[in-house]
Amino acid sequence: MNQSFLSLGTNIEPRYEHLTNALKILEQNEYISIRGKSSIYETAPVGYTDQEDFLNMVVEISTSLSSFDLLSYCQYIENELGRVRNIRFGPRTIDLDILTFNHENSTVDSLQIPHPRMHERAFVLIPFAEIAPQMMVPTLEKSVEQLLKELHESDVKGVRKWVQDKGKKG
Ligand code: PH2
Ligand code: MG
Ligand code: MG
Repeated sequence: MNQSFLSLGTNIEPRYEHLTNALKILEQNEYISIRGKSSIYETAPVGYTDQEDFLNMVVEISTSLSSFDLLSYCQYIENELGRVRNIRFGPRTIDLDILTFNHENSTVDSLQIPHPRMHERAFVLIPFAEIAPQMMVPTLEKSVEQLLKELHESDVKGVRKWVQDKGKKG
């Protein structure tokens, strides 16, 4: 069985629904089990900043799929939820990224593991550290907690725990 951590992100309403739908479709795959879920965080956009805030979370899964089959399934979920790719780093209904896969290191163009930008992203490291602080990240050879400590205060500031407004959907 393989262990993998995935990052989920969405910044097009209804954001909460997109997250829960993505988790539902993940669980529908008989070769994937969700083992852990972080809280949901509301995060300021990074990279391309002229867009809405995201909801982000990290989940731990166990899977008998290969990393490439897992990637295909993540892309299938993105397509199911109507993701349209136009602006790089731009708005999206759902983005599912493989952060780690066992302790493997893949540098194939279509699949880079560990995720090449995860160590600089508070919206990944904060939820990741919530569920697996001691996880060693291959190639960086540091734990998630250590990577988080190395981030600047200004990066961390844009990430807050999200509290669902029960009064309205989204
Ligand atoms: N994803 C990006 C680019 N920028 N910013 C936040 N806050 N959250 C994201 O998930 C995100 C982003 C590209 O995948
Ligand atoms: Mg991404
Ligand atoms: Mg992606």
